[in-house]
Amino acid sequence: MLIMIKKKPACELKKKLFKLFFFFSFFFFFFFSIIIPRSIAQTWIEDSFKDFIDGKLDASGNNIYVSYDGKIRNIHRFDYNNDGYIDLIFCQTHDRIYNLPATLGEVLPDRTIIESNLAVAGSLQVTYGDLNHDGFYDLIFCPNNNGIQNPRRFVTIIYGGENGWPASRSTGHLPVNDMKAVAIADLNKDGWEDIVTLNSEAWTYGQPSGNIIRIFWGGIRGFLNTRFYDKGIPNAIGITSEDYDNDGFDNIAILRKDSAITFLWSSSQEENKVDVDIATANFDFPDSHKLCIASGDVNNDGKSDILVGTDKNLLYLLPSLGKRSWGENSENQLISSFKYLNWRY
Ligand SMILES: [Ca+2]
Ligand SMILES: [Ca+2]
Ligand SMILES: [Ca+2]
Ligand SMILES: [Ca+2]
Repeated sequence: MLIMIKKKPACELKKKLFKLFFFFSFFFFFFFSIIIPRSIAQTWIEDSFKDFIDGKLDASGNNIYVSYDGKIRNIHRFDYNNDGYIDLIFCQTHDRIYNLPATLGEVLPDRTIIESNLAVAGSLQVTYGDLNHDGFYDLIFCPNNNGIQNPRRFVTIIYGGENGWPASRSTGHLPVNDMKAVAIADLNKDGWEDIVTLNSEAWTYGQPSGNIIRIFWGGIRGFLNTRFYDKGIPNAIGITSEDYDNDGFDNIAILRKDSAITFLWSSSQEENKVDVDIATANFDFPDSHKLCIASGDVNNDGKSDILVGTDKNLLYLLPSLGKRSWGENSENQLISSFKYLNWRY
């Protein structure tokens, strides 16, 4: 028997090896350059309606959704603290029926009145002053308690300018807790107004007892959420501020629900610091659930006086004599120095 073995030519073997080499090269190139990178990192580029309507959703469109009003919105899922885990942000989507914006009313020379809304979501009180020394009044709002979230809120400041108080100059980064009233005063006499807030009792470790009077120090760079001074005053329900003793330092008068007024007499001139002498005087306010306090030179003698309003058709006047004394006599006879007037409102 004759067995014939047909040998493959050497050139044909080389061709097959070359094909195998080419195939594996192409496979490794495709796997490492296209498949692996796509499985590790995703690039989401669907950031406009034009991108959306082309029907090709990158990353299967899992970072976007279309809201009820037809707008494309991003689902915020990012790693904010760089710990490798995606974090979630839940934005406030409740209706804002109780958070009405403040209304600005302007009266023009021809007696027409213009009303517009200011960019503050709910407020209990507003005061004003030129916080940044640019010649325009700035507005400082006491936030309301919307009852949806916890009582921790922020003071809103809207800086004024030639075009009024637009939303673009609204800031809210000063933390407060169940805040009830706001006042401004240059307590340390550095030329910059400080923001005085009346809050709940202590809400963080280390705060004093009583309602927290939190003072945010003003300065050439504005206000910082960490630059404040806390003072605890029991039963505080209202605050007002003026320089009652005419020494150049603004002072704070704190109305209390136990028929007393506590005065914070400031007396040092240091950056972001003040020495405070506390003095409390008792008064015989009527049994009222609604008391308020304000300051002004009522009797036009150049000294700032204090007014206490009630819901009993009475308005209390505490006339200042300067030098931390009141009425016709000394500070020890405050009750007799009070005069109350019939007051209808
Ligand atoms: Ca200003
Ligand atoms: Ca100041
Ligand atoms: Ca003073
Ligand atoms: Ca006066």
